[in-house]
Amino acid sequence: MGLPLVRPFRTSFGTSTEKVCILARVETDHAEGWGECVADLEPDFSAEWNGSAWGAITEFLAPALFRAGDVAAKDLEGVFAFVRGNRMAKATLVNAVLDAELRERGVSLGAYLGAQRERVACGVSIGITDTTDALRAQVDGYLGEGYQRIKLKIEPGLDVERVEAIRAAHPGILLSVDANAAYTLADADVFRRLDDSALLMVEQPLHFEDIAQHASLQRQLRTDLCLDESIRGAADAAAAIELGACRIVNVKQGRVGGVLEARRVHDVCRDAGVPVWCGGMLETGIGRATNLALAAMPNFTLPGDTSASGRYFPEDLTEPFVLAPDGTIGVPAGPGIGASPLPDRLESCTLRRETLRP
Ligand code: SMG
Ligand code: MG
Repeated sequence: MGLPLVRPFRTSFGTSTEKVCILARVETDHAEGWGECVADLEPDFSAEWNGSAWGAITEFLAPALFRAGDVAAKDLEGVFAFVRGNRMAKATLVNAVLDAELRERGVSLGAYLGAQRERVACGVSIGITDTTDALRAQVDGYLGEGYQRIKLKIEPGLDVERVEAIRAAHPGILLSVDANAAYTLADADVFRRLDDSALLMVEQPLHFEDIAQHASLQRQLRTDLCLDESIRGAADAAAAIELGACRIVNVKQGRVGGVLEARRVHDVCRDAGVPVWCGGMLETGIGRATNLALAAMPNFTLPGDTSASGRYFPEDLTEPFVLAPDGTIGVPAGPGIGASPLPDRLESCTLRRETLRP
């Protein structure tokens, strides 16, 4: 068993009850660095999953890294270019190598990325519940803790009425929905009805690889669409914006190949006047620390899915990240990502370990 979740997290594609992920620890002559892979137990959110990422890292990416010799994180895109896709696997090593570099230099990831704030505004993503009452109770609880934006997972049949119930209970909150690609253009009417709930955005309503049909849907709606799964990097973001497929972008560094490509997504969106926010993949404290640094960049103007450790795990792998009553979490200030696994904690939940050497 990996890290148990505080409660099951149900989306339109399945239910998670535990977190099992790959952590890379790279060792250089002067420092160590950590990278967390955002793949999960099954290839459901994306084509990548823990097994494919483990294989990509151990069979192709790590050997290429060793062959390349003395490389910096910024060179890894080229070193890894012979492997197509597998962005979550690549992100694991890019982030770990960058973390080691920054720890050696004594620079925080936030400072390296040009972070402009010491604390970031946090939202929370709420899974699909059995009943509307249960959903209302969770929303009330998270708002009470201070979360600045509520995102509801939706799926066909559990959408408009649920959203209307939450909107009626909380007329003024920042409220959004995430469909995780569960709908088709034939469902456009669902989204036209949601237009009356003053949502901050509708995230990834259509197919996980689509851009063109999202553009068609966006033309039919007042509410802003946000793309998540469809954005694999800066080129996709540029195409989606150009085609009018979304007006907001969810940046997940793990999905796009690491924090360096995530910064390029940020920059493309900033230049086009499109706000971004930091997505989440139920990360442990390692990925969370990485996300918090990213979320402190200037064009991250909307609260992200960077919730507190306690929203996910009874016990995190690192010192826990805590939400302040104003709905913010501090950006780690230490060198690199500014967080490390607690050794005993890591040991007690490690399922598999492999040491790779040049
Ligand atoms: O880390 O708080 C989190 C999860 C946020 O909803 C969330 N993530 O599509 O944005 C998304 C989902 C993907 C993960 S589902 C296991
Ligand atoms: Mg999403």
